[in-house]
Amino acid sequence: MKTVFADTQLLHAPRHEISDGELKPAVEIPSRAEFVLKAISDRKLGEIIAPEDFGLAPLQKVHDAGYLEFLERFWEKWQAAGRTSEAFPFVWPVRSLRADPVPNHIDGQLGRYSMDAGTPLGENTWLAAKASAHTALAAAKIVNEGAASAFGLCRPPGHHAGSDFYGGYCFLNNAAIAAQWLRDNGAERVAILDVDCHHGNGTQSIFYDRSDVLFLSIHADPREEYPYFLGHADETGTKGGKGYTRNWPLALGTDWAGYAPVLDEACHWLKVFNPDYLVVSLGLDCFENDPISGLKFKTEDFSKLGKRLAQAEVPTVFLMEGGYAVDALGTNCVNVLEAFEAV
Ligand code: Q9C
Ligand code: ZN
Repeated sequence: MKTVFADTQLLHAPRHEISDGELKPAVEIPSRAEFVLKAISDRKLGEIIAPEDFGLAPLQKVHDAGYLEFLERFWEKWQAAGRTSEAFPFVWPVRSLRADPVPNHIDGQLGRYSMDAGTPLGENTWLAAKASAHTALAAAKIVNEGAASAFGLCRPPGHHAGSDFYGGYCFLNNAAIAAQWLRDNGAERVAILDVDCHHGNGTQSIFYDRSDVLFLSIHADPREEYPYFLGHADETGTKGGKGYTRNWPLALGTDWAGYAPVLDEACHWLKVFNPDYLVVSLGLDCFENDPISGLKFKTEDFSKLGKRLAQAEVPTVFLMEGGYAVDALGTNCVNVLEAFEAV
């Protein structure tokens, strides 16, 4: 299986995040990608290639123009305001406040275009996020050209980012951008299966009223786990998209034995939908030793996941999402990909 990765993705190197009432060391860090790259070459998964430049058009099909401009201009405005460190928002247009007009002040813009204060935005975030999206697009293109699968080593991740907001370490929704690009390049139906431990709220919201992109997500119950405000079982789509979103919130502590039947159910709906392509939002944070997540996969369970996904027999684009147990990240990730290819 080919892997796509751009060195530019390493330039987003956050120092801290706001967590547990403290400024703690950031967990979505460049070494995540480096550990995965090392496992890919150690285990000879296949060639690692850099993405071509897809420009902004495929990003603009998914994201709000004002939001993209905010990301692109952020650092220049932040510096003009005399700020030198990475940024965190601290005020949001929640119920009874107005999201529009978009404020002129950079602190107002940070709140308008974000969902949490746990996602540091820095000098090179835009460049790295854009490269991560181009990595997703290049992986989609490989599969669109006939390969059975490809892996986009996306980092920063994407599935929490909505059309006009960032959060959960995500800035551009790589899976949504790839799925939309596949739709625009010949596919009639694209399915997204999100197996990150956290609900893919951004991806769900982008496609919630559409029937051409199926969104399936298995994740820790949002009553107990980030992102807290989306991902319940009764969210199934709206308008023409009714029935084209499905969520399986799981109890904290769910292991492979509890997960496997739910994955079978998701694969059933995948089969019913009969997509041209499958995009897997591949979070590795269901791992039992992940520092921030509540599910209990063992290392060998990631191989079982890869094997089950291969049985769907759909050309598949894997895009990395979360996973923060850095020393095990490469092994767990390649376990999925290698088992997928072995079927
Ligand atoms: N005390 C992804 O996996 N909150 N994002 C962590 C820890 C944010 C995870 C708080 C979790 C976001 C892509
Ligand atoms: Zn996650």
